[in-house]
Amino acid sequence: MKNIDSYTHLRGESLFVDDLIVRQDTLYGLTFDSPKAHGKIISVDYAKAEAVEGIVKIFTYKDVLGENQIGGIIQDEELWAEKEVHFQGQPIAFIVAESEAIAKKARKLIEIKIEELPIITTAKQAKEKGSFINAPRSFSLGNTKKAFANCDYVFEGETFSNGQEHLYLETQGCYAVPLENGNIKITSSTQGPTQVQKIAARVLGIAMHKIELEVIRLGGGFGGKEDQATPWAVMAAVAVQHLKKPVKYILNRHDDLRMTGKRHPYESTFKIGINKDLKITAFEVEFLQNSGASADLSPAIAERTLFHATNAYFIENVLTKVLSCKTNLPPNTAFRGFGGPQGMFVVESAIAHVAINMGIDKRLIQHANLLKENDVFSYGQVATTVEAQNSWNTAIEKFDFYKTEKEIEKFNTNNNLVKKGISIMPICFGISFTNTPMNHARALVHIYQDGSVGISTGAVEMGQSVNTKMLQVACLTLGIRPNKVKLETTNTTRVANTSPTAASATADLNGKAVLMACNSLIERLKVVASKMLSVKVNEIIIKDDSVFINHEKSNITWENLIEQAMLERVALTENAHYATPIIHFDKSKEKGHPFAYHVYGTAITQVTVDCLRGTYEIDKVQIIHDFGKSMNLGIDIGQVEGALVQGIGWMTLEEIAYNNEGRLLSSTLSTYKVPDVFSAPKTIEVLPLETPSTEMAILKSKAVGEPPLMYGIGAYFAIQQAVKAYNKNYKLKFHSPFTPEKVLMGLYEI
Ligand code: MTE
Ligand code: LUZ
Ligand code: MOS
Repeated sequence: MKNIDSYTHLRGESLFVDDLIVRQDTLYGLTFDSPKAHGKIISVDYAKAEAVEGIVKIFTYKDVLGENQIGGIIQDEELWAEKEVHFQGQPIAFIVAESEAIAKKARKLIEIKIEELPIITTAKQAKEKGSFINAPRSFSLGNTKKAFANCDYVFEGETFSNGQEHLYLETQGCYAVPLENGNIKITSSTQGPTQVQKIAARVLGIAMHKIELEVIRLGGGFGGKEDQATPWAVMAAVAVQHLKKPVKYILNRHDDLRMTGKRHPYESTFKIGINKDLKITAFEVEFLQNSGASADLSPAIAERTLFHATNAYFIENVLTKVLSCKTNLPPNTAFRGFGGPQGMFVVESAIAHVAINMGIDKRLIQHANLLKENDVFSYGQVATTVEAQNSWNTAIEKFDFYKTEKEIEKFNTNNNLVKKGISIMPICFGISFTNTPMNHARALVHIYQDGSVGISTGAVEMGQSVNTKMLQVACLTLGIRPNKVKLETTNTTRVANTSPTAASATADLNGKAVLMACNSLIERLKVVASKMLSVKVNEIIIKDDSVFINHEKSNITWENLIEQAMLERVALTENAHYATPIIHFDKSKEKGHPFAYHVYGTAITQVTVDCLRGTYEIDKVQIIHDFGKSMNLGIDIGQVEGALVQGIGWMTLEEIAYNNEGRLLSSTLSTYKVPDVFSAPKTIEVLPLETPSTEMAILKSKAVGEPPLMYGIGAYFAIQQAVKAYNKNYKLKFHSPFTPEKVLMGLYEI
């Protein structure tokens, strides 16, 4: 089935927040944010700004009737700064005016005095100063100390991976409208409608039921709207509470880039022990996460880094530790992979470091340590239905790896100024929110009396096509055609207490709820049909818009059946709740079974480096991916391709830069390079792996949203190999992104 949004997307008819027709009395918001990264607010003078014609009111923390607090996991983040500022771009006030242009004009007239305090911009500086978000976390398996003492080789090294801007096409935004009795309806571009509702209620000092959150769809989120769509919606809601007029606030790109957090940069140190037979026996890492000025989702992201610190490998003795370092940058946040990619980059770097020092091929070490059935992860979960070796071997075979490797060797012997490189990147990603209580979802299904169906879930459509998948589940379960089913917007009055659309688990969680609701309806309808046809209930099958008796089509259509159900006063609405079974995790022991299942795959990446310029091209990425039994291969391959290119961008091009004053230097698209069609691989091949899959996945179709991003890590190591092929003196560095500047330095390093 095609993505059900493709028709309206292509025609420009799909609706986003900014497309809503606004009420005539709508006002417009704009944030006044801190020009300094750290300091005490001495004074803010709004007089000149307030005097601008068309300014309605400038809101500050003084206007908050509830709590001036938007922190989720840890309550350490003010909506509007009160006495101190902690990053450049931190909201201080909210200007509400008759137009955006007027608000902009007024913003320039606000005068602020700040007494500056010392600024921390890197995780290392934060660690030295003891500046942390929370207590460190640590996972351990076996005994690394003993293992290091007993193994043939021990190596140590350090790595850095930079942040990444989400660059969703649709910037953050919302539209808040007053209803009667102090109720407020907020339409927001958020991945977490319930989170926005909850925080808005807290800040406004009113009950959650007074706030209705509506999400039409997102023009991309990628994690950037899991937590960070909240402040803007809450600001607009505060303004509505006071002014009793609608307030619209869509961030312009420049404000969005400056004020929102990104993927976390990580600085890490590793120690790895290996035997002559290439078995890695011990692995220790200390991850320094640059969390930014407040917690946001950092503790959960740090945790996922630990979960994925050994990627698709089994290592008997592991000791990992993560420190969430508090710095004077915008709070960093969820980004596709949620700390997992940062973890995997370190273990891949460690293996590359070992390989070069032992003088053997990296892939031999990778292969010798791939996970097998019943291996145990450092967090205690036993690996079952493991596809690490299967996907690796299939990739080697299907893509004729050895032949390609030989060709590349030959190419490199015959060419002096152009070198090629190749890498293999296996992935293993756990599916479920690592925080067990978040793994639940609901669906509300209405069958209308004409036989058409409307479905609401907690899932937010953000381009990943979750709505199409929900529709497929409903059609399959109800036995009707897609044109009878409509996916409704995501709204907290229809489906409440939702977890955010995140962790790649949305289709699983909400899909299972849709399945359960539709099954209940079908049970009831079968009874109606059996009476209509005077046969036993278990002889009834509903499919192809008709009622069948043991595969024999009757003359009763779906519409006839619904009409009769109405006459018999049978409920045609069903609500279902799904909570992932089996999973659990004990944080006091750091052990458990946190994931419903894992997703596996292997990517082979080929690159060509221009050794005069330092530029490179990604020639080809070939992927064997574990989709389980994909319910929609078109959509799923789209997710793999998109995530891959996003991962390659993170690893090779996208260079977030802050100066020592905490100012974002890469604040425009002329200074922040994202992958375009030219930097994307010239060829991408994605083949599904044949697997038995798991019942924990919706229709056995495994989650696909985040895992393939980590294939992009392969590009780093393929480029590294090409650089090394040109310059034998190049000392391997693990400092991403591997920009052309760094490649050039590497090529001519002595
Ligand atoms: N695909 C598109 N087109 N746009 C997005 O914003 N977000 C990604 C992924 N794929 C995203 C996307 C992220 S970060 C996640 S967690 C998943 O989609 C969320 O959706 P799912 O749980 O339905 O896979
Ligand atoms: N969000 C979250 C996530 O809150 N918990 C998670 O485990 C997670 N994993 C991936 C992406 N977002
Ligand atoms: Mo995705 S980082 O879970 O929004």
